This record gives sequence, structure tokens and C-alpha cells, in this order.
Amino acid sequence: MKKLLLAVAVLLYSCGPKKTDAQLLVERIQKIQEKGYMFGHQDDPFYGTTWEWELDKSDTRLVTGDYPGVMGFELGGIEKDDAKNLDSVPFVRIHDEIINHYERGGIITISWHPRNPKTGGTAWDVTDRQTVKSILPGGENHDLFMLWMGRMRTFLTSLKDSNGNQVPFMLRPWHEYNGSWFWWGQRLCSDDEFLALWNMFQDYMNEELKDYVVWSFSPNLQGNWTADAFEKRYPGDDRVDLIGEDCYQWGTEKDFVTQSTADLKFLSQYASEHGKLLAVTECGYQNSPDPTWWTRVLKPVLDQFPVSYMLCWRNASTEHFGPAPDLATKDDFVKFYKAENTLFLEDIR
Ligand code: BMA
Repeated sequence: MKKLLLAVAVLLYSCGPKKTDAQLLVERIQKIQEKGYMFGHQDDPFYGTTWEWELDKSDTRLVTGDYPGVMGFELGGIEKDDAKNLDSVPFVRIHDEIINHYERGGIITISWHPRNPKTGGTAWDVTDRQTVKSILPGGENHDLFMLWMGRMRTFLTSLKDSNGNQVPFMLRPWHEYNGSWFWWGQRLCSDDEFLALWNMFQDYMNEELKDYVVWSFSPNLQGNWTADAFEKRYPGDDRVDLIGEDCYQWGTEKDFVTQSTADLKFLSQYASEHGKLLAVTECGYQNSPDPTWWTRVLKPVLDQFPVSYMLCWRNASTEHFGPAPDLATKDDFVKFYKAENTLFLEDIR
């Protein structure tokens, strides 16, 4: 009898729907978010303000002693089979650092700034308003773009940990679409074309990666969202796991605080009503001109909302956004790091 009960229990257990790695990642982020928000940094392991390409180095760790919870990686260039991405990072290195961060317990987010498939220019080439249309089914560049997406997918499916298991990650395509500086931007395609682009890309990636991708929908700072405006290019609840926004301070502190507070108010409400995660998918104040920006400007905005992570952009030789040991923002960043609700790698594993 005991054996029979056990067998029934095992059977019932194994019949229950098994959660995918993507669902488990969403649940992990939800749980983390109850404690605060993770700090993220783009290209953290590749270069900083005082070093380049060394192994096992990180500006975040040089300042705080810990790694970011989230690391962001960029795949622009993979579409052409380039050896290095558009920021000169070798794809083999990107591959290895994604796995390193995953294996140390961190979370990965991936962006893609593919070249303009119609003009051959960069992602920022906005000279042709037919680019999106031209890559949709029936368009003259559809086959080319299928090839580009194929190369992207081949890279993504090569992300296996040392046990041979696929690494789950957040994928954040077509970001800042509400601006008009990328070929997929607001004035470069219609709402229907944008949605068709999102769906085509997502469906293609999902053919092989459905169980491993947390889909991140990420407009740029808007300042005046309405549900109507937001929903025009929102792919739908069945297609999005996380709603985020790229929130940089480009102008005055007052504008940044007013606009990001307004947007996060709208987005947090939308995300909560639709059961989605919320994040600040990119942020920063270029070249760190304000030594107390982290705790005096950014933190009070973030603290008001259920943000799961914020990711500051890269520390390149041409521009930097994150913490670094040689910057006047260093002490303030340590203060930010020490706050209860800012979470780094050790806080999430
Ligand atoms: C932008 C800048 C560029 C970079 C691109 C992709 O915001 O940092 O220099 O090439 O992101 O990483």
C-alpha cells in the first residue's frame, strides 16, 4: 500500500507542468525584487575606464568588491558573422563571459543593434523608411534578414553551461523604438510593421529557445506615456515578460527626475496590472559629471517603484556610465552599493 501511494505521488508530481528555465528565471527575479533592485552593467567584464580586455576584471568589483547582479551583452555584428561585435568585443569572449556570469550565479541580458539590412549602414542609419517593411515576409530583404536572425540564433543556442545545459537569459530586441534613431524606430515604420517585426523575430527565436528566453520590452524615456500610446507598439501580454525603459539623464537633473518618475509610475502600474516584471533596462549620466548622482538623483527615483534591476551602460574609452575606481563618483557609488535595497551578485545567489 505504501509503495502504491508513493507511486501515485510520484506519478502526480511528474504529471504537473514542468516549469521552463525562462519561467524559473522570471520567478527568481520576482523573488529578488522583493528585497530591492539589482545593479546591472553593460560589458562589465571587458573593459573599464582604466583598463581593457584583461581577464577577470570588472569596474564594479574594483569599486565595491562584488560583481553586478545583472550583466548586459551586445550582439551587434553577429548578423554578418563578424569576429567582433560593434564595440570590438570578440564574440568568443562574449560567449565565455556570459557563461562565466551565469555560472557565478548572475543574470544575463542581451541586446542587438544589427546593421541596417536595407542600406548596409549601422543600426543608427535612418535614411530609409522602408527598412522594416523590406525584411518582413514578402519584402526584398526578407531572406537576408532570415540569414541574419539565423546567425543570431546560432550564437544564442551555443550558450551552454559546463553541464551542457542552455543558459537562460533576458532578450531585449528593438529597444528605444519610440525614438527615431534606429532603423526600427518610431518614424521609420508603422505600428503594424513594428509589431510584425517583433513577432517575426520572437517566433523565429522561440522555435529553438522558447524555454530559455525572458522577453524584455524596452522603450526609451518618454515622459508622458498614456495607455493608448504605450499599447500601440506593445506586442501583447503573451509576448512580453518584462517591461523596462532606457532612462538616461541627458539634460537637466530636474527633467530627468520628472520624466523618469512619471514614466516609472505609468510603467509600474501597467506592469503590475499585466503581471510583468519592471526594470530600468539602461541608465546613466554620460561621463559621470555629478559625483553624487547615484544616491542623490537616481536612487530616490528608483526607490519609489518595484524595479527588479537597473543596468547602467558601458565604461568605454569613448564614454562611460558605470562606477569606476578613478571617478569622482566612486564614494557615492560605494554608498549606493551599501544600501539595503541595492543588490549585487552576493545578494542574489
Ligand atoms: C551605444 C553607444 C555606442 C555602442 C552601442 C552598442 O549606446 O555606447 O558606442 O556602440 O551603444 O553597444
